[in-house]
Amino acid sequence: MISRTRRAPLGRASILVALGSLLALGSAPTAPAPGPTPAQKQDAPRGEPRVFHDGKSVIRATIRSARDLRTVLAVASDVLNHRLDYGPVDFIVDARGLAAMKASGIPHEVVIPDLGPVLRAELASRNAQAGGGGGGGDGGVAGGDFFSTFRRLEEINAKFDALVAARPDLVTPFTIGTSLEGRPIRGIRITKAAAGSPGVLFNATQHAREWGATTAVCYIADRLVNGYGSDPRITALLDRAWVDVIPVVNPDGYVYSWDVNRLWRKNRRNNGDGSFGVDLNRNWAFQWGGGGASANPSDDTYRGPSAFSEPESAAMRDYFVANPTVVGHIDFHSYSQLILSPWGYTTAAPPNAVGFSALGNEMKDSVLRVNGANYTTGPIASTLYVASGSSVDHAFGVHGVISWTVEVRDTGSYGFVMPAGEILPNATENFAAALDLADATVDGAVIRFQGTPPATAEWTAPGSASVEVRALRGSIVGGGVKLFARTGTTGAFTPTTMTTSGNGIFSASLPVAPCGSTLSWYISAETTVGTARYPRNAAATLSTLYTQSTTVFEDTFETNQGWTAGIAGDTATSGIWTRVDPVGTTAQPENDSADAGAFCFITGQGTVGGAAGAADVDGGVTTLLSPVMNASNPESRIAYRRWYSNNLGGAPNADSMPVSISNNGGSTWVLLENVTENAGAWVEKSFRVADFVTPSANVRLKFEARDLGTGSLVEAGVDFVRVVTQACPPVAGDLDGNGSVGGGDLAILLGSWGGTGAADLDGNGTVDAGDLSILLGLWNG
Ligand code: 0X9
Ligand code: ZN
Repeated sequence: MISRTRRAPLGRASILVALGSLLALGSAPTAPAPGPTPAQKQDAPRGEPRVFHDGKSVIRATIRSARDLRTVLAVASDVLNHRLDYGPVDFIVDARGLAAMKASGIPHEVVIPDLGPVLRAELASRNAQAGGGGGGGDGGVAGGDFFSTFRRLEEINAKFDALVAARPDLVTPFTIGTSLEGRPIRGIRITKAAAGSPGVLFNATQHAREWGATTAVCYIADRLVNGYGSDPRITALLDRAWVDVIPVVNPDGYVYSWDVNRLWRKNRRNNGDGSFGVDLNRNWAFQWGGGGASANPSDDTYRGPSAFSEPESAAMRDYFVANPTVVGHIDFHSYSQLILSPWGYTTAAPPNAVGFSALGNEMKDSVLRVNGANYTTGPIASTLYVASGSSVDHAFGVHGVISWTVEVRDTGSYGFVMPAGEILPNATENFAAALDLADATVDGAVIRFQGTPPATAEWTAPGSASVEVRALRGSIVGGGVKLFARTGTTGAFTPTTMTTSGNGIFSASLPVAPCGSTLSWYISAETTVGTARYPRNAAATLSTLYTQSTTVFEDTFETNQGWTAGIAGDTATSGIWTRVDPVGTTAQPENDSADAGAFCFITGQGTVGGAAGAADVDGGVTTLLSPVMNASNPESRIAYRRWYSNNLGGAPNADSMPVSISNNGGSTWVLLENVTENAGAWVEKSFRVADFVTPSANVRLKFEARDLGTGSLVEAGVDFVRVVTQACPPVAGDLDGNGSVGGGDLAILLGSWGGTGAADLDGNGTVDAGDLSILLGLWNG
C-alpha cells in the first residue's frame, strides 16, 4: 500500500520551513510580517465571515489498525488526504481532538499547530499578489503571468475566453450545465480533427480547495492551444483527436474556497440539517452508496441523497453521454502525487489491469523526467482507499472510458495550500502525463521499453530491443509491432516485425550497420483503432551509435595485478579488503561474480559456518586501490562488478561505499557512484571515463567500504574490472577518417600526388595512379 512507502512524517524543521515559505509567499524582502489586514479583506465578499480554522491543528497520524482508524475518524473534523488505509493520514482536529489524539497512543505528529495564522497568511499573500484577490492577472494567451499565482473563477473564465478569441479555428467553448448557485460549468474543446474523431477529457475541481489541480488543468489548455503548429507532438494529437478541458466542475465550491473557507471541499448544497455540501466525487451513479462514501450530510465525503442528486455531477454525467467518442479521461485532484486507475469502489482488479498498469507507469516515468518529482501509480482502491460513486469508476464502468484520477503535488508539506511557485512545476509535470494519456488512449496502446534504449551498440553484434505492448482500446494487430530503423538522418525507415514471447513482450534484433554510423529508430504498435509509437513524439527517434569495443585492461582477480588493499589513513579495525575465493555468509557472497576463476576482492574472509558479522567491516573505512590503468582513448569506459550489503545488524542502508576515479595516478579523485543500496548481489556497472575525468593513461579506481553508521553489518566485494575503449577499425582508403571513402579522401590523395604518406595506398613509395585506382575501387560515399 502506498501509504507505507510515503516518506516519513514531516520533522519539526521541515514544518517550520513549510510554514516559513508559506508566510513568505509573495512578500518583497522588506514586506512587514503578516498582521491584521483590513476588515474588508478579512470578510468574504459574499458577506459570510471568513473561516480561518483558528486554534485547529493539522495532524499526521499513522493508522495501524481498524481501531486506530475509528479513533481518527471520531476526532478528525476534516480528513485532508483521505488516506484511510493503514499508514499516514493528514487531518484537522480542534483542541479537544488534539487532546484525544495525545491520549490515544496512536503515533502522530502535529504538522501545523494552529491553522489560523497559516490561512491568514495565505489570504494576505493572495491579496498582495492578485490586487485584493480579484480581477488581476492577465487573460493572455501566451501564458503571460497567468500561472504566477492562483486565479479566481472569473480570471479562469477570462483566460479561457482569451484562448478561444486567439484561436477560434482551434478552440470552441462549451457549457455542460449550471451549478446550484447558477454558475455555468464551462469548458473548451481544442481540436483540428475531423468530426467523429476520438478525444479525451481533462477536468479538475470537483473538490473546491484543490487549486493545484485547477491550475494544472488550466495549464494543459494553455499549452495545447499555444503548442499547436509549433510542437510536433501536440500538433499531431490535435490533428487526429480532440481535447476537452473543464477546469472547474464545482464553481460554487471554488468561489467559496476563495471567499470564505480555503479548505472547503464539497459543493454548496444546503443539506437542510444545518450542514452544507455534497462530495461530488461520491455522487456519481456507478456503485453509488458503496464503501468509502458517507451517508452523513456533515461529512466531507457525503455522497448526497441519491446518485446524481447534484447539478454539477449530473452535468458531468450528461457530458459523457453526449460525447460518445471520448476515449480517455483524467479527473485531477490534489494532493498526494498519485496516478490512479479504476477501480475505486473495490480492490478487485479492473478489466485490462495490465493495460492500466502499463499506462500508469508510462505517465509516472514521464512526470519524473520533467522535474524529478516522484508520483506513485496503481488502482485507486488498492493504492489509496476504497471510494465509491466517483467519476473514474463511472466513466470506466458505464462508458468504458480509460479514466484516471491524478492527485497532483505535493505529499503533504503544503497540501492544498500550494505555494504559487509550485504552480508551474506542478503543471508542467502533469502536462506530460496528460499527453501520454491522450496519445495512449487515442492510438489504443502503450509501448514500454524494457530497460534503457542503448546509447551505443557493437556494430558486429548490435543486440536486440524488447518492449512490452499493451492494448488499451481495440487489440494489437497480428504482426503489427515493428521496429523502424535507418542509419543517419535521411532516407526511409526500414521496418522489422518484432516477435512476441508472450506476456505482451515483443523483441527484434537491431539491424547491422557500419561502425561509426548512428542508427535512428523507433517502435510502433498497430492496433485496431490506431498506431502507437515509442517514443510517443512522431518527430522523435532513438539514436544508437554503432561502435567497436576493445578491452584494454581486464582483471578477474585470479592473479595479483597490483591492487592495494588497505591504505594509510584507513580506520576499519576488521574486514580489510582481501583477494580470496569468498566464504559466503548472509551478507557476503559465496562465489565471485562468475567471471573466470573463483577469486575476487571482499571485505574480510570469515570461516566456513562463521557468523555473518564475524569478518565484516567494523569501526571505519577500508580502501581498495587499483593499479594504474590506461584509459587514454577518448571513448574509454570503466566497468566492474560490485557487491554491497549493509542491511543487517539493525541499521539498514546506513552505510555507503563510494567508488571514485582518478586520472592522475591517485592525486585527486572524482566520485563515480556512492553505493548505498543493499543489493546483496553482484551488480555490473559501467561508466564513460570522459563523463567524470579527462581520459588519461594514469587512471585508477578507489573503492571505500565504510562502516560508519551504528550497528550495521557491512560487506563489500569487487570483481571483473575492465577498461574498454570504443573506436572503429580503420577503413581502407578513409584518409580523412569520416568512416567512408569519398570526395574528401580523393582531395587528400590528389593533394599529396607525387609525394608519400597515408595516401600511398599500395605502398610503392609514391602517391600515384595505382593509389588513385585503389581509392576509386573502395569508393562508397
Ligand atoms: O477521495 C477522492 O475523491 C480523491 N481524493 S481527494 O483527496 N482529492 O479527495 C480520490 C478519488 C479517487 N477515485 C476514487 N476513489 N474512486
Ligand atoms: Zn479531490
